[in-house]
Amino acid sequence: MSKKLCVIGLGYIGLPTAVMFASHGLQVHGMDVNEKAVTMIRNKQLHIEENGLQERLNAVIDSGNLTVSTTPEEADIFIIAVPSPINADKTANLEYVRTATKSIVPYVRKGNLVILESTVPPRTVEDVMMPVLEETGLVFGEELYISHSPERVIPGKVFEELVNNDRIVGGINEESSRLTEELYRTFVKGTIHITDATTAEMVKVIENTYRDINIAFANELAKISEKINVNVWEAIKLANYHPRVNIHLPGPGVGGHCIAVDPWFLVELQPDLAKMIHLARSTNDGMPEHTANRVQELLNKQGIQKGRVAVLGLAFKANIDDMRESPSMDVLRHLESQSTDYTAYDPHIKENKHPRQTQDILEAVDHADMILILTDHAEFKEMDPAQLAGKMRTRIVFDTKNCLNRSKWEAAGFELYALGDSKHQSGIQ
Ligand code: SAJ
Repeated sequence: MSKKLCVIGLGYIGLPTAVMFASHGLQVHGMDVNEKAVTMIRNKQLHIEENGLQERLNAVIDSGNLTVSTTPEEADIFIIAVPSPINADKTANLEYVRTATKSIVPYVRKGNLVILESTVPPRTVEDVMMPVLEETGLVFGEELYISHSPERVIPGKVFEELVNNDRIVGGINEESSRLTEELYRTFVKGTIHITDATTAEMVKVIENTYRDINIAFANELAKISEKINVNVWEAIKLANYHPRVNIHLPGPGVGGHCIAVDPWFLVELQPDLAKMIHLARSTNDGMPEHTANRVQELLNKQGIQKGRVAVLGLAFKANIDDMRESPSMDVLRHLESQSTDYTAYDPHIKENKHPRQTQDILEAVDHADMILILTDHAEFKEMDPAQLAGKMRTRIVFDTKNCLNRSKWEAAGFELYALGDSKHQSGIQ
């Protein structure tokens, strides 16, 4: 395909997508309002962490297939991949989508295709984007094609999932869908499913809502298990051997810019109907406080009143550098309000983003009474407890991700507790 592409938004989704098309021979122009990010990308530096991105970026900048700047350029196809966060009151913030759409209006020509990849509340293409695109004066579906094709890739595995996942394409008419399908066929090996724009919006939002509700169920089971001498991790694992059961895993909360956000879109649209969705959100949002309370309980059990905790893991999930909506931040806030002293450490967050963060794990555990695991980074699973033990004042470890090897840590003299586990001896009885 020899079409020119303009990608608006060079973040976690837009940059890998722009790079992917460019490495398949398309001429791609990427634009972002963040000047610093644009300069970095132009110099082949990454402002985000993603497996395989660096090599691919080097190649497409060198080949000239990817250019970047802070303004859009004329193109055949525009892809919008900007954030769609929620406001403090949990309503959708569609300002970035609106502004990005406005920014391309002067560049859009007859015959162009505009694709929205950002996750949005159902009806956004019709009610928010189309009124803005009316300013082009082009006839929708005949002179200007529009569709929604939500990104559905998981951070850390973006390049693998861009290629292999099925893709949803929802055009405002058949021709919009056909042109969009043709574009993504450039690299998508999964099936491309065609629907309308509003259904495509709904599909994306309900995928993440399904996960949120499932995780809330797991978190509720964890809290129940803490009272009845059950290890929830074992119980869920055994239940999942059933061919029709797929229970997710508990944890210190749900983070990221997707699962903790998208369900609110449905709550906002239909507050009286979205009851279970709302309750699941509240359950998951309550987990950081539950975690901090457990920390207190465990310290008090040892007679420690003003404990010092080494908090390991600030990213919202394993092996990434993304701290957006990370439940760890909430856990820290609750520890602070309980006057618990702590130092935080995360091998993936290379600049200190929190005043009590350190880049040195030995400093984090120095004179600590507890190691609190909030993210299951590979580095944490491989830690040598014997090396850390010598630095600590009290050898307690509280694992909210069930990622540590119990016998290894107990052999080094630690009392190991896990979220949702009151079965093991050192668990709460
Ligand atoms: N989590 C749990 N228990 C689990 C699974 C996850 O507590 O069993 C927590 C994680 O620790 C993390 C949060 O949930 O804090 C979200 O992590 P995630 O890996 O489930 O999801 P995201 O937000 O990184 O990516 C999701 C994906 N959606 C689905 O799997 C349905 C991804 O495919 C989407 O592209 C992305 O949202 C998005 O952009 O919407």
